[in-house]
Amino acid sequence: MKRITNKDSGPDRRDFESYRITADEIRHYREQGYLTLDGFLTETEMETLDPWFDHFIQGKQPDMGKDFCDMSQPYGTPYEEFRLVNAMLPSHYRNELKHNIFFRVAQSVADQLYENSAVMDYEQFLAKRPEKTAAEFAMHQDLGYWPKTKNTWTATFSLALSDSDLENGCLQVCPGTNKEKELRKHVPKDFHGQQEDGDSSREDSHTLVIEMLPSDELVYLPVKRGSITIHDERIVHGSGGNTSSDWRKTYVMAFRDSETVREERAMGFTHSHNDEVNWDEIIH
Ligand SMILES: O=C(O)CCC(=O)C(=O)O
Repeated sequence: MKRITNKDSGPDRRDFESYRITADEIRHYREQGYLTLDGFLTETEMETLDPWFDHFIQGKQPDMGKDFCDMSQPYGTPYEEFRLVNAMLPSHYRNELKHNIFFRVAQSVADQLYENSAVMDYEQFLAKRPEKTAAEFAMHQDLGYWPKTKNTWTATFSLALSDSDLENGCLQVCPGTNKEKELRKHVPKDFHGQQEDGDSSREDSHTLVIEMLPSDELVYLPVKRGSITIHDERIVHGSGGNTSSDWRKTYVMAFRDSETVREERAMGFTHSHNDEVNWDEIIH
């Protein structure tokens, strides 16, 4: 299995709160559907995010409803049994996180990828408990989770708060699947052992899953703390369980076209798991 890194990138790409990317990287992102960038935030900047991440992942933020959940198990699973801990929309719940340093530097890259009409749509904190082989993020395409919009462009940034590698379940992608004409069929993940259409719904769990094809080539994207991956809305991706003795910690932040975000909000869709939307009407 290949592990792909981008050795040309690094902290020297930073100029104040902007991170410069190259024309080759933009081309690679458009063709392959992903990118990795090293040295995105400094250690000092990372340390401003750590306490907030821990606050949410330890379940200390009250009244989050389904926005605090396990992405590998049904809603209602007790916290002590969480494996893939998920806290949606942290800056919605805590103003202190609005316009944080990750957002500001990521916006500079989103602008280079998408010529200045990219706005932040949603964010989430994700953490895999140590030694949880079942802390898998099921393979999917992000667009499979979202309502239909005219423009689908998305750049999802994943900032590693811990080193992320094969052992602790780093992001894995199938390069080039972003070019497939049709979105693959997504079905709710069945937590009773099988994945069957309609067997479990998005009311029970938020997790969707696709079937992999024999032609899918999977590559791993290991990144060091302070580095990022970026993926688009169509690439097939997910992540494996955590076999290591440490947490894998990731801060995910997605940018979309400003008009797309307006369209989503008009449908009542904010990426909160507490949204009350009729999925049969709005899904792809
Ligand atoms: O980082 C992971 O484990 C998966 C995250 C993911 O699938 C996503 O952000 O779309």
